[in-house]
Amino acid sequence: MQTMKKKNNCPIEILELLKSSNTIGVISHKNPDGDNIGATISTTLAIRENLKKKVFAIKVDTIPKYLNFLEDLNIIQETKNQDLDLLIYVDCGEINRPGDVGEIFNKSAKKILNIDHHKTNDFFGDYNFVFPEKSSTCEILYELFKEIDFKISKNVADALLVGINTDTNRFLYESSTSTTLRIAADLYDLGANKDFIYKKLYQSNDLKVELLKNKLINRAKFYFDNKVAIIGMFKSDFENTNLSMDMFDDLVNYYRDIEGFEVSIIFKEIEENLFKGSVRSKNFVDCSKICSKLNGGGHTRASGCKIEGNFDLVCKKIISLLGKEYFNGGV
Ligand SMILES: [Mn+2]
Repeated sequence: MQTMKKKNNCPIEILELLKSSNTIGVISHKNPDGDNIGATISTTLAIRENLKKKVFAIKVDTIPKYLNFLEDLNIIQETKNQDLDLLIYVDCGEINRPGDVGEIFNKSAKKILNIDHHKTNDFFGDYNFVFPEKSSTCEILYELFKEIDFKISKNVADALLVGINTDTNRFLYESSTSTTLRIAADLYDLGANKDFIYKKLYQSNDLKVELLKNKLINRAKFYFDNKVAIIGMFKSDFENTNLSMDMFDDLVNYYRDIEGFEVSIIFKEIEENLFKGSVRSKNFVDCSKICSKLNGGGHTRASGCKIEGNFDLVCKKIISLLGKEYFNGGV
């Protein structure tokens, strides 16, 4: 077995790497969220603004509608295969997270820099800057930019704040520390437009989405004496609507936030007999441990997985794992 060197590079080494690279790509995972989009935008802008380099933000997937308000979103573009000196992965626990597009670029890039906070990260870069205890990749980026004396513009501050705020669920998760809050305070001082951002993220809900959410919530299945809830989302729920499944990502928190529940899960039907799961926990279940056994991974309190089979079988698979690991085998 190949032994991985789980060692981070220091900020100065990363600065030297950036300086010695002329063409740079920034890439992140599919199924984008606030943190990876914030990280992609802030990394791209910060390097452009501070080092005047050619930097491409590489689009690998459709960006969810709730992030459309970000004024720098259009810098993330479908990019033709470039001869990159450096490819920077942000917010990717594994090298394959950007999918096919990522594969094209990482084959041709001369070097890879891996900046991330996933527990499952295996230090796949030639250079690594990985801190699993950090709330978000955007928090790590803020500290990196500070260390290497990058100026943080208002636009970079906006993107970083979106990432930190969404990945901590508004500073609620255990991963949100006093440092996280100090960084958010610095971002406010740097001009981040917090009121605009928070209204766009949390007070711009779509009525049609909310009504369908209610239907899905009512359909949930419960296990282990109402400690675990599973919601299924099927292609048929979206027929004749202009809604998409990514508009329902926060629904996974619903049952976790109810007294007595430890785990809540959403399974999205991506194709026949293939479901993508989001798993959340509150106190003691390590979601990344469960999901790493189901073609996925992530964080202690929030992870993702992919399971084959019909909905009943998919539920059975995860419930039997949860039962074995945490709920004394019973259902
Ligand atoms: Mn993240």
